[in-house]
Amino acid sequence: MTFMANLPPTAELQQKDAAHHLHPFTDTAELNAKGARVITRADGVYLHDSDGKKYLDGMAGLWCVNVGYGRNEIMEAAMRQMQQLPYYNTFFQTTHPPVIALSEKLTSLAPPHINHVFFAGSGSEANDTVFRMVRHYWATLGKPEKQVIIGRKNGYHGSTVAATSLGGMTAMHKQGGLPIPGVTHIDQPYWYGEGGDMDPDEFGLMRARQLEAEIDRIGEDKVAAFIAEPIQGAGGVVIPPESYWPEIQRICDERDILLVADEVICGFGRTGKWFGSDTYGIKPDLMTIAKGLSSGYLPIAGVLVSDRVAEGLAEGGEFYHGYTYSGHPVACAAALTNLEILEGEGIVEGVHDRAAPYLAEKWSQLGDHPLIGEARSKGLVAALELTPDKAARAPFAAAKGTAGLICREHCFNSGLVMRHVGDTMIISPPLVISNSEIDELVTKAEQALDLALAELKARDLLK
Ligand code: PXG
Repeated sequence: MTFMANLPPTAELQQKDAAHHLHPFTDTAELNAKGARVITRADGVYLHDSDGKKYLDGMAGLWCVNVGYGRNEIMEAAMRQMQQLPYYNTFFQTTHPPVIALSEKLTSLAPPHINHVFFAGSGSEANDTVFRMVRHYWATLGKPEKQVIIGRKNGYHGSTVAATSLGGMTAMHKQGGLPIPGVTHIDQPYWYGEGGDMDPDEFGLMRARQLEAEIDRIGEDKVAAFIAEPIQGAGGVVIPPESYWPEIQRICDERDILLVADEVICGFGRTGKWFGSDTYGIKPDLMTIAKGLSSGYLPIAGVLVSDRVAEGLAEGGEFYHGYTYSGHPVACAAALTNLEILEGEGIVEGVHDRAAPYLAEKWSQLGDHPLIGEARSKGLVAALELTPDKAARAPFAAAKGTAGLICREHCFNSGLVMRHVGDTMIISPPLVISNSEIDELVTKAEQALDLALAELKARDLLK
């Protein structure tokens, strides 16, 4: 509280922020013209800004604060570790107790065929590790020509050069001449936006079979891996039709390529099981983890490695790869405590048995709103498709994202953090959200939809 009391006025903070801080994924000129929202503290599922306004955090920070804010156990574990050993590396044949304990815990939670983990500092870094690891794996097995990695259009795997390339965000590719060679992309299983008149399961099969066609086009002897998020997060909470993942798994089983599940968002309970791969019955060779691993309390990420890949790598001598902060002891201690909270309090089961069905029921009712073309959810991720014409699932005539931004602003004003991706509204709240907080979230979302509808009408944008 002392810290709070000493804060300068909001305008001064905004002015200094504008003068010196370059924000990620931000139009700097536009932001500086209005000033950034200054978040000063948080508790449970709520955020507070420098003007004392309270928000229900429908995004769990950036899809990561799974156990909610204000968990002193994590802070205390980090403090104890800082006192004992604030830093040591895991290079040069050394290790330390927190990284050992976290590795053991993580691999006990992962599917049975996964018993190893390689640590990184962020999801992007972890996907850079994936990139190099899959190529190194095949080279070790005497197949150095298996190099190509297939990703998906509109997939998101991070912001470094390799992660941006693996992702399928064209706007990102345009900045910096990406993707790098050896990466291709197939279409996403986005039925609402791209499925037309097809039955969703038929559409899911069709999109999955693009993987088979792409492997054939490139040549199986040249393809190293396929990477995908079980549910695409940043792409707009694209929940695949049920037919999709079994078909992808069949193709990967029949072909000699590795399956990489990017679990950065889906991991650690988001979909109602420990991993999205559990929810969809996938058996990946590698799993990228970050975000919910520490609930965002400290930066830590990694790649969960199957026995098959670990055994292959073991034949290859030294893998010239790693980060100063691979297995950072304080981050490991925080992550371990976070996993103990998730497990000890039955939070993952709580998502599956209580929160997800409750949200699904309330959320689906928003589908009746005149502005909504589809309301979908899985576990505790959900999306609303804004449309001027429900029956046709039509896009707006205005530039993509215009309606979404209007709706998002009404959400913020009414004290709800709900994001927009184009004209898709998305949420990913802390997994500890109670039923009454879900009621509040849905009520606030509905209010924002009403206000957005009125504004779109008034500005003649409802077309
Ligand atoms: N994979 C997935 C599936 C992600 O969602 C990353 C990798 C990269 O993680 P790091 O820790 O390097 O950011 C992510 C991150 C958004 C948004 O706008 C989403 C992410 C990051 C920033 C913004 O939804 N996801």
